[in-house]
Amino acid sequence: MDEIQSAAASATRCGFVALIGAPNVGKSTLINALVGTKVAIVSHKVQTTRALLRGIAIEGDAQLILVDTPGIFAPKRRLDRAMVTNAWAGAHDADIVCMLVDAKRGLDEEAEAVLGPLADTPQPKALIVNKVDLVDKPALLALAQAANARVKFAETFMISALTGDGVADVKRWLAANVPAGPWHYPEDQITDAPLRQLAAEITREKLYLRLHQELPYRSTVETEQWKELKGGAVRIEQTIYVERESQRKIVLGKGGATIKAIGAEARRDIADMVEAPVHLFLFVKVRERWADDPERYRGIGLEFPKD
Ligand SMILES: Nc1nc2c(ncn2[C@@H]2O[C@H](COP(=O)(O)OP(=O)(O)OP(=O)(O)O)[C@@H](O)[C@H]2O)c(=O)[nH]1
Ligand SMILES: [Mg+2]
Repeated sequence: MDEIQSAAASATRCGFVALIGAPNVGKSTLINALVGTKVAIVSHKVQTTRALLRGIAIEGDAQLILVDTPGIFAPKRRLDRAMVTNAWAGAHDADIVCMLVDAKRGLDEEAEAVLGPLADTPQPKALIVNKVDLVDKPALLALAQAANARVKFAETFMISALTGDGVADVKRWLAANVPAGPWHYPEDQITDAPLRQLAAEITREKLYLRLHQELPYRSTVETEQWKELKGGAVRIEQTIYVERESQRKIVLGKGGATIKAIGAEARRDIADMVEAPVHLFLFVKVRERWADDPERYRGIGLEFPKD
């Protein structure tokens, strides 16, 4: 009996789809477009995503577990190495790998650094040329041909994750190509990340949007406390770690103006996410070597590179 039921269940499909590419090509934007809700943070800065985050989407009988990955670049610091290792691990564990390329940047050095190792990964692969809203159509064809000459892609898509152009085609193709099998998550679940982590990511997004130059890369955010209050509101305490007192001053801003603005923006988005009023308390702490502290890596969801 059980077997008959599981045979019926395999009318469904379910699989892991990793989105990989250079930093800033629009991986997180595409995850959000495919899920239909914002689950991954996005910014105009490179290296926004730090660790794997799964967004979950349904298309017909298929459940797509979309794995957002950190951008792949030449790593320098320990944190960079952990992020790049994490991105490739996401690709290796997936049923399908999608490589995103920025239509405007084309096959630059960073895209080449992804194409090389990708040629050796055994899974079915798709090429997704993103940001087509920024370029003229003829240029796209040459780009797609050059990439296909390097790696055997099963399919090529031209999309704009920002406007949604072409996203439905990607979703349909993924649904048809993930393996048959039962769904891994309940139908209404859109991510597997815990709320505490998503809330920390939202605050980190506001840091990326507000702070300039190196500062976002020198900081990390952790949710320390999450308390549901009587009456339905949530009280959240988060710590922003920076490396220097001078950085702490910049995050606080004149008379606390910057941290106040970051807190207000984060609070609004976190409240939208939990659908409840939120009291958000942000603390800024100096931890000179947080980027060499295994504890912080656990918070981010990264493996700590030993050297
Ligand atoms: N014009 C245009 N901009 C886009 C498109 N997709 C993404 N962007 C923008 O590109 C920037 C980077 O987007 P992300 O989704 O954060 O890129 P990412 O690949 O996840 O970046 P990392 O996490 O840093 O590797 C943001 O400013 C997006 O709004 C698109 O189709 N068209
Ligand atoms: Mg990202």
